[in-house]
Amino acid sequence: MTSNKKVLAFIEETKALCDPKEVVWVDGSEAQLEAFRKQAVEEGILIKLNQDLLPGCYLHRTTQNDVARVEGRTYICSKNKDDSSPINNWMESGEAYDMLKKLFKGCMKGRTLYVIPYSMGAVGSKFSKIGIELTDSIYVVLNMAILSRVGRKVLDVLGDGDFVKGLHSYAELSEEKRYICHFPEDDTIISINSNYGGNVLLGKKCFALRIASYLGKTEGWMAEHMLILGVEYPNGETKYIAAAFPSACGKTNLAMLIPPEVYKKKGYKVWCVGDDIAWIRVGADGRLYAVNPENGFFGVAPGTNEKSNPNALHTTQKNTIFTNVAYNADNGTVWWEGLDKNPPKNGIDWKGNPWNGDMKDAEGKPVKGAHPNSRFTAPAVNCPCLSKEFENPDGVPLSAIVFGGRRAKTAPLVYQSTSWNNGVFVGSSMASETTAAATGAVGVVRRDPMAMRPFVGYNMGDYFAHWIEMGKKVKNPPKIFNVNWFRTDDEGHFIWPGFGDNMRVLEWILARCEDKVDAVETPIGYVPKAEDINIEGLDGITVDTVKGLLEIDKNTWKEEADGIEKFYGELTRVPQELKDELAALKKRLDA
Ligand code: GTP
Ligand code: SPV
Ligand code: MN
Repeated sequence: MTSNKKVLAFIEETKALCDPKEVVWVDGSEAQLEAFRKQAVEEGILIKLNQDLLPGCYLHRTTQNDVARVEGRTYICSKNKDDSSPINNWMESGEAYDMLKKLFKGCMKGRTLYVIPYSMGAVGSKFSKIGIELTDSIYVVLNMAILSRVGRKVLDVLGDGDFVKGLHSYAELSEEKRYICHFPEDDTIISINSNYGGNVLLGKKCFALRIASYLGKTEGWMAEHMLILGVEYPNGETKYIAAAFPSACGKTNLAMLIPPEVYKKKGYKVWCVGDDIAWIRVGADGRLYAVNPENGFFGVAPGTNEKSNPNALHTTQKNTIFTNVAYNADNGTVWWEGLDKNPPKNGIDWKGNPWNGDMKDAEGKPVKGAHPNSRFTAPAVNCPCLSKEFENPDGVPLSAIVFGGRRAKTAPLVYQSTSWNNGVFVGSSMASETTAAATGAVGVVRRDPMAMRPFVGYNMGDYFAHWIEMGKKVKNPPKIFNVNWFRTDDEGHFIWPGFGDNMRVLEWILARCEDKVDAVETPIGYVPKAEDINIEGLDGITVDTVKGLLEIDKNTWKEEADGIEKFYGELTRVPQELKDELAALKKRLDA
């Protein structure tokens, strides 16, 4: 399908190393993809769901030790250690290649090697980037075909050009020998012994964030873990916002939000451009423009329902692959916790065991039907609120950048930074409670700068410096905000209703961008006047509730500032501008 010598050499090398029985090129045609699906069903990799109720939909179950990104086994490999981050795993490139070569030796014996040419971004657009993923996993092929643009058309555009090399084998699915390695200096990704999501769909986190963040640093653009949405006003004007929240902290939900009734009646609409990744460049007019390099959504299933996120739910009703959700054997559909109150009576849980909603484990806790990090892989075109700018290769102009995380206390519902550099400081010092999207403890507060802690492909201090540099390049930078939908009361319940009602906060954010609303100055930035958050039509939320949500406790924030200082101390190359911001924050808190 190509005469690109570098592609052919990459395949030859891989054949010699991994010893597959055959090589199959993914051409991107529906006929070939359908044949792959059929084969995957025959091999027991996919379960075909009820085609009347869920046309084109399938279920996949992973092995039980392979259910999330493995940050502990994810590496940035470079010549010098300080070109990665002290808070990420590093391996010297040469050592990593040697180690991986041993693991890949003969690992595809008797298997097919699939060649996936894929484009991140619209095929042929000047901002898009091409990758070639070689994999022995048909599950990877079928997911990549939803999440990115794949096939012959990509090779046509590639011509003799360069591409990001990705090599993946699920090998033995061994946890001890699982490695996700990135070589930003060589445009290379190598992943072995997993077959799950971000570990193996190499176009997504590995390329579009880790490798791309490095490319962005060298080429003067940004790759960020951000959703992109457009708010359409009753007058037809649309303003765009990009928002970075850590994994499983609400990006997909915010990206697809349906405004509350009071907003809908006035004519407000929200459009989804992207739900996970944004590539951001400086436009000719001196503003920042964002594109979503993906072509589909790899979204968290649990909690998705007709009320919380109807757009996501509708997006998954056709041509979708579900991973690790529960199966309803009575009607051939799927179920997950938080879908509805009717779990299957005759179900099979994500582990493949008979299951119904009433089962309890030895400790008396309910047995979950779906894994907390179970996911849907769904085409973007299915999304009822997909923006008409989705394919626009120039992207959409950003009015605001929003950071946010899960904080039971500390962070208010929303605040605005006082300048670009102060906004970079806010992003750099973000913290959030960990979630099931990565293996390890859940609910532990950790620093997750710009929601990129697991995804920066180079030194974190240099990454902060790049943000500061980008601010100098834009005449008209977006305003930077921080939000927290997750403050809890004394019983641990979320106070803010969240989901569609987050529109009320977006309205304030955009009003601030246009100088249409006042704010209160606090030591951490500008906070809304409680009465400026529209609570019309909200049950049980009063102006006093909002006041509480916006409260900033000086003592808690002094501790927070100490935490930030400690975190900066763990990093190298933190820019002086950010240290100055921290010092200024401390001074304001002491005043
Ligand atoms: P990744 O795909 O891992 O990057 O996650 P994400 O950031 O897209 O998170 P997602 O929107 O899938 O939400 C993750 C979880 O947070 C789900 O269980 C949601 O129900 C929950 N969630 C999302 N938005 C809100 C909100 O506004 N309030 C509350 N309380 N929960 C929310
Ligand atoms: C995330 O963890 O941020 C995800 C899922 O979006 S994964 O693709 O597995 O990284
Ligand atoms: Mn994500």
